[in-house]
Amino acid sequence: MAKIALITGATAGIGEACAHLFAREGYDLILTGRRQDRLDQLAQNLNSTYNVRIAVAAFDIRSKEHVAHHLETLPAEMKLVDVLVNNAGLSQGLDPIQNGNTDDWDTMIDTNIKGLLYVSKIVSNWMITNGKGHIINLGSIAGKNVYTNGNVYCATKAAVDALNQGMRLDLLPHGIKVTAIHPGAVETEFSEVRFKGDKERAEKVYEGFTPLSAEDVADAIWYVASRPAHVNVNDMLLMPTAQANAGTIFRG
Ligand code: NDP
Ligand code: 8X3
Repeated sequence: MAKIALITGATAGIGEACAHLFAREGYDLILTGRRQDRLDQLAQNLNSTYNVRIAVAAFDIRSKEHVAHHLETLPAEMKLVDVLVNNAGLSQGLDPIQNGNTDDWDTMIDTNIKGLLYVSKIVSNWMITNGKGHIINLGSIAGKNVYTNGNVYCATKAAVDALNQGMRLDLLPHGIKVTAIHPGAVETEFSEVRFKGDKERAEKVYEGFTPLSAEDVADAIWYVASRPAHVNVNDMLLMPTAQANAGTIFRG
Protein backbone atom coordinates (compact mmCIF):
# COMPACT_ATOMS: atom_id res chain seq x y z
CA MET A 1 0.00 0.00 0.00
CA ALA A 2 1.25 3.50 -0.82
CA LYS A 3 2.50 5.72 1.96
CA ILE A 4 0.44 8.81 2.83
CA ALA A 5 1.57 12.41 3.38
CA LEU A 6 -0.59 15.20 4.79
CA ILE A 7 0.67 18.60 3.60
CA THR A 8 -0.82 21.79 5.04
CA GLY A 9 -0.65 24.95 2.93
CA ALA A 10 -0.51 23.04 -0.36
CA THR A 11 -2.18 25.76 -2.45
CA ALA A 12 1.08 27.65 -3.09
CA GLY A 13 4.83 27.79 -2.63
CA ILE A 14 6.65 25.16 -0.59
CA GLY A 15 3.54 23.10 0.18
CA GLU A 16 2.57 22.87 -3.48
CA ALA A 17 6.14 21.89 -4.44
CA CYS A 18 6.06 19.17 -1.75
CA ALA A 19 2.76 17.87 -3.14
CA HIS A 20 4.37 17.43 -6.58
CA LEU A 21 7.47 15.75 -5.19
CA PHE A 22 5.68 13.35 -2.84
CA ALA A 23 3.19 12.41 -5.59
CA ARG A 24 6.09 11.76 -7.97
CA GLU A 25 7.56 9.45 -5.33
CA GLY A 26 4.27 7.51 -5.17
CA TYR A 27 2.72 8.92 -2.00
CA ASP A 28 -1.02 9.29 -1.60
CA LEU A 29 -1.77 12.79 -0.37
CA ILE A 30 -4.03 14.81 1.89
CA LEU A 31 -3.73 18.44 0.81
CA THR A 32 -5.04 21.41 2.77
CA GLY A 33 -5.29 25.19 2.44
CA ARG A 34 -8.12 27.69 2.34
CA ARG A 35 -8.39 28.04 -1.46
CA GLN A 36 -10.66 25.21 -2.62
CA ASP A 37 -10.21 26.03 -6.34
CA ARG A 38 -6.43 25.67 -6.13
CA LEU A 39 -6.70 22.43 -4.14
CA ASP A 40 -9.09 20.94 -6.72
CA GLN A 41 -6.86 21.96 -9.64
CA LEU A 42 -3.75 20.57 -7.95
CA ALA A 43 -5.47 17.30 -7.07
CA GLN A 44 -6.64 16.90 -10.66
CA ASN A 45 -3.13 17.56 -12.04
CA LEU A 46 -1.40 15.21 -9.62
CA ASN A 47 -3.95 12.48 -9.97
CA SER A 48 -3.74 12.47 -13.77
CA THR A 49 0.08 12.70 -13.83
CA TYR A 50 0.98 10.25 -11.07
CA ASN A 51 -2.17 8.19 -10.51
CA VAL A 52 -2.04 8.61 -6.72
CA ARG A 53 -4.99 8.97 -4.32
CA ILE A 54 -5.59 12.58 -3.28
CA ALA A 55 -7.93 13.90 -0.61
CA VAL A 56 -8.33 17.66 -0.31
CA ALA A 57 -9.69 19.58 2.66
CA ALA A 58 -10.24 23.34 2.44
CA PHE A 59 -10.28 24.99 5.85
CA ASP A 60 -8.77 27.83 7.82
CA ILE A 61 -6.12 26.33 10.09
CA ARG A 62 -6.82 29.03 12.70
CA SER A 63 -10.16 27.44 13.57
CA LYS A 64 -9.73 24.44 15.86
CA GLU A 65 -13.32 23.38 15.09
CA HIS A 66 -12.72 23.43 11.33
CA VAL A 67 -9.38 21.64 11.65
CA ALA A 68 -11.00 18.90 13.76
CA HIS A 69 -14.05 18.58 11.50
CA HIS A 70 -12.09 18.34 8.24
CA LEU A 71 -9.43 15.98 9.53
CA GLU A 72 -11.69 13.69 11.57
CA THR A 73 -14.11 13.24 8.65
CA LEU A 74 -11.39 11.99 6.28
CA PRO A 75 -11.84 8.36 5.21
CA ALA A 76 -10.29 5.95 7.77
CA GLU A 77 -7.75 4.62 5.25
CA MET A 78 -6.41 8.17 4.69
CA LYS A 79 -5.69 8.55 8.41
CA LEU A 80 -2.76 6.12 8.12
CA VAL A 81 -0.53 9.17 7.68
CA ASP A 82 3.20 8.45 7.38
CA VAL A 83 4.40 12.03 6.95
CA LEU A 84 2.84 15.30 8.17
CA VAL A 85 4.35 18.43 6.64
CA ASN A 86 3.31 21.31 8.91
CA ASN A 87 3.87 23.97 6.28
CA ALA A 88 0.88 26.39 6.34
CA GLY A 89 2.07 29.74 7.59
CA LEU A 90 2.51 33.37 6.78
CA SER A 91 3.88 36.74 7.71
CA GLN A 92 1.82 39.95 7.84
CA GLY A 93 3.54 43.31 7.89
CA LEU A 94 7.10 44.43 8.61
CA ASP A 95 6.88 47.22 11.15
CA PRO A 96 8.62 48.22 14.37
CA ILE A 97 6.88 46.82 17.43
CA GLN A 98 5.49 50.21 18.47
CA ASN A 99 3.66 50.54 15.13
CA GLY A 100 2.63 46.91 14.78
CA ASN A 101 -0.88 46.01 13.66
CA THR A 102 -2.38 43.86 16.42
CA ASP A 103 -4.71 42.09 13.96
CA ASP A 104 -1.64 41.04 11.97
CA TRP A 105 -0.05 39.76 15.17
CA ASP A 106 -3.14 37.66 15.90
CA THR A 107 -3.14 36.26 12.36
CA MET A 108 0.52 35.19 12.55
CA ILE A 109 0.25 33.70 16.04
CA ASP A 110 -3.04 31.94 15.29
CA THR A 111 -1.78 30.49 11.99
CA ASN A 112 1.89 29.72 12.59
CA ILE A 113 1.64 28.48 16.17
CA LYS A 114 -1.93 27.58 17.08
CA GLY A 115 -2.93 26.17 13.67
CA LEU A 116 0.19 24.01 13.60
CA LEU A 117 -0.68 22.75 17.09
CA TYR A 118 -4.31 21.90 16.22
CA VAL A 119 -3.21 19.78 13.24
CA SER A 120 -0.32 18.18 15.13
CA LYS A 121 -2.47 17.06 18.04
CA ILE A 122 -4.91 15.17 15.81
CA VAL A 123 -2.36 13.69 13.43
CA SER A 124 0.13 12.69 16.16
CA ASN A 125 -2.66 10.65 17.77
CA TRP A 126 -3.26 8.87 14.46
CA MET A 127 0.48 8.21 14.23
CA ILE A 128 0.56 6.81 17.77
CA THR A 129 -2.31 4.46 16.89
CA ASN A 130 -0.54 3.46 13.67
CA GLY A 131 2.78 2.95 15.50
CA LYS A 132 4.77 5.10 13.06
CA GLY A 133 5.05 8.56 11.55
CA HIS A 134 7.19 11.58 10.80
CA ILE A 135 6.26 15.20 11.52
CA ILE A 136 8.17 17.82 9.51
CA ASN A 137 7.70 21.37 10.78
CA LEU A 138 8.45 24.46 8.68
CA GLY A 139 10.43 26.78 10.90
CA SER A 140 12.59 29.54 9.42
CA ILE A 141 15.94 31.26 9.75
CA ALA A 142 13.66 33.95 11.23
CA GLY A 143 13.18 31.66 14.24
CA LYS A 144 16.94 31.47 14.76
CA ASN A 145 17.89 35.15 14.27
CA VAL A 146 15.54 38.07 14.75
CA TYR A 147 15.79 40.79 12.08
CA THR A 148 14.71 44.42 12.32
CA ASN A 149 10.89 44.75 12.20
CA GLY A 150 10.53 40.95 12.03
CA ASN A 151 9.50 40.86 15.73
CA VAL A 152 6.24 38.85 15.84
CA TYR A 153 6.86 36.70 12.74
CA CYS A 154 10.30 35.80 14.13
CA ALA A 155 8.71 34.98 17.48
CA THR A 156 6.21 32.61 15.86
CA LYS A 157 9.05 30.76 14.11
CA ALA A 158 11.08 30.62 17.36
CA ALA A 159 7.95 29.02 18.85
CA VAL A 160 7.91 26.47 16.02
CA ASP A 161 11.55 25.69 16.83
CA ALA A 162 10.63 25.11 20.51
CA LEU A 163 7.55 23.05 19.61
CA ASN A 164 9.65 20.97 17.25
CA GLN A 165 11.94 20.07 20.16
CA GLY A 166 8.99 19.45 22.47
CA MET A 167 7.18 17.22 19.99
CA ARG A 168 10.34 15.17 19.47
CA LEU A 169 10.65 14.55 23.22
CA ASP A 170 6.97 13.74 23.72
CA LEU A 171 6.68 11.45 20.70
CA LEU A 172 10.02 9.67 21.24
CA PRO A 173 8.47 6.70 23.13
CA HIS A 174 6.14 6.19 20.15
CA GLY A 175 8.91 6.00 17.56
CA ILE A 176 7.63 9.07 15.72
CA LYS A 177 10.26 11.20 14.01
CA VAL A 178 10.13 14.99 14.32
CA THR A 179 12.16 17.33 12.10
CA ALA A 180 12.29 21.07 11.52
CA ILE A 181 13.34 22.60 8.22
CA HIS A 182 14.46 26.21 8.64
CA PRO A 183 14.80 27.93 5.24
CA GLY A 184 16.24 31.34 4.50
CA ALA A 185 14.65 33.46 1.75
CA VAL A 186 12.44 31.41 -0.59
CA GLU A 187 10.71 33.12 -3.51
CA THR A 188 7.04 32.12 -3.18
CA GLU A 189 3.85 34.08 -2.48
CA PHE A 190 5.25 34.71 1.02
CA SER A 191 6.31 38.36 0.51
CA GLU A 192 3.22 39.22 -1.51
CA VAL A 193 1.15 37.94 1.42
CA ARG A 194 3.35 39.80 3.92
CA PHE A 195 2.88 43.06 1.99
CA LYS A 196 -0.84 42.39 1.40
CA GLY A 197 -0.75 42.15 -2.38
CA ASP A 198 1.95 44.78 -3.07
CA LYS A 199 3.74 42.80 -5.80
CA GLU A 200 6.34 45.49 -6.49
CA ARG A 201 7.47 45.58 -2.86
CA ALA A 202 7.44 41.78 -2.73
CA GLU A 203 9.65 41.45 -5.82
CA LYS A 204 12.26 43.79 -4.29
CA VAL A 205 12.84 41.27 -1.48
CA TYR A 206 14.42 38.88 -4.00
CA GLU A 207 16.32 41.42 -6.13
CA GLY A 208 20.09 41.17 -6.63
CA PHE A 209 20.60 37.58 -5.43
CA THR A 210 19.31 34.10 -6.13
CA PRO A 211 16.83 33.05 -3.45
CA LEU A 212 15.83 29.47 -2.74
CA SER A 213 12.95 28.12 -4.82
CA ALA A 214 10.01 26.24 -3.36
CA GLU A 215 11.41 23.16 -5.13
CA ASP A 216 14.77 23.55 -3.30
CA VAL A 217 12.93 23.36 0.01
CA ALA A 218 10.74 20.46 -1.14
CA ASP A 219 13.94 18.57 -2.06
CA ALA A 220 15.24 19.05 1.49
CA ILE A 221 11.91 17.90 2.93
CA TRP A 222 11.99 14.83 0.69
CA TYR A 223 15.56 14.12 1.81
CA VAL A 224 14.59 14.04 5.49
CA ALA A 225 11.38 12.10 4.78
CA SER A 226 13.22 9.41 2.83
CA ARG A 227 15.95 8.50 5.37
CA PRO A 228 15.97 4.93 6.70
CA ALA A 229 13.74 4.17 9.72
CA HIS A 230 16.62 4.45 12.24
CA VAL A 231 17.82 7.88 10.98
CA ASN A 232 16.22 11.22 11.88
CA VAL A 233 17.34 14.69 10.82
CA ASN A 234 16.42 16.82 13.85
CA ASP A 235 16.96 20.22 12.21
CA MET A 236 18.03 21.53 8.87
CA LEU A 237 18.98 25.14 8.11
CA LEU A 238 18.78 25.67 4.35
CA MET A 239 19.97 29.01 3.01
CA PRO A 240 20.53 30.73 -0.32
CA THR A 241 24.30 30.89 -0.84
CA ALA A 242 24.00 34.70 -0.85
CA GLN A 243 22.37 34.78 2.61
CA ALA A 244 24.49 34.42 5.76
CA ASN A 245 21.76 34.87 8.39
CA ALA A 246 18.25 36.29 8.64
CA GLY A 247 19.31 39.90 8.17
CA THR A 248 22.39 39.55 5.93
CA ILE A 249 21.98 39.03 2.22
CA PHE A 250 24.76 39.84 -0.27
CA ARG A 251 23.17 41.55 -3.26
CA GLY A 252 25.70 41.65 -6.08
P1 NDP B 1 3.10 30.85 0.43
O1 NDP B 1 2.42 32.12 0.78
O2 NDP B 1 3.51 30.64 -0.97
O3 NDP B 1 2.20 29.61 0.91
C1 NDP B 1 1.62 29.60 2.20
C2 NDP B 1 0.60 28.48 2.32
O4 NDP B 1 0.04 28.53 3.65
C3 NDP B 1 -0.53 28.61 1.33
O5 NDP B 1 -0.84 27.36 0.79
C4 NDP B 1 -1.69 29.11 2.19
O6 NDP B 1 -2.92 28.61 1.70
C5 NDP B 1 -1.38 28.46 3.55
N1 NDP B 1 -2.03 29.19 4.64
C6 NDP B 1 -1.75 30.44 5.07
N2 NDP B 1 -2.64 30.81 6.02
C7 NDP B 1 -3.49 29.75 6.18
C8 NDP B 1 -4.63 29.53 6.98
N3 NDP B 1 -5.08 30.46 7.85
N4 NDP B 1 -5.27 28.36 6.89
C9 NDP B 1 -4.84 27.40 6.03
N5 NDP B 1 -3.75 27.55 5.24
C10 NDP B 1 -3.10 28.72 5.31
O7 NDP B 1 4.37 30.79 1.41
P2 NDP B 1 5.58 29.73 1.54
O8 NDP B 1 5.37 28.54 0.70
O9 NDP B 1 6.83 30.50 1.39
O10 NDP B 1 5.46 29.38 3.09
C11 NDP B 1 5.28 28.06 3.59
C12 NDP B 1 5.90 27.97 4.97
O11 NDP B 1 7.30 28.19 4.89
C13 NDP B 1 5.36 29.00 5.97
O12 NDP B 1 5.21 28.38 7.23
C14 NDP B 1 6.47 30.05 6.03
O13 NDP B 1 6.48 30.74 7.25
C15 NDP B 1 7.68 29.15 5.86
N6 NDP B 1 8.90 29.83 5.39
C16 NDP B 1 8.88 30.57 4.24
C17 NDP B 1 10.04 31.19 3.82
C18 NDP B 1 10.08 32.09 2.63
O14 NDP B 1 11.04 32.89 2.51
N7 NDP B 1 9.12 32.00 1.72
C19 NDP B 1 11.31 31.03 4.56
C20 NDP B 1 11.19 30.24 5.76
C21 NDP B 1 10.04 29.64 6.14
P3 NDP B 1 -4.29 29.46 1.52
O15 NDP B 1 -3.89 30.89 1.30
O16 NDP B 1 -4.97 28.80 0.37
O17 NDP B 1 -4.98 29.25 2.82
C1 8X3 C 1 10.77 33.64 5.90
C2 8X3 C 1 12.15 34.13 5.74
O1 8X3 C 1 13.74 35.98 6.44
O2 8X3 C 1 11.76 36.59 5.16
O3 8X3 C 1 10.63 32.89 7.06
O4 8X3 C 1 11.58 35.97 7.46
S1 8X3 C 1 12.29 35.73 6.23
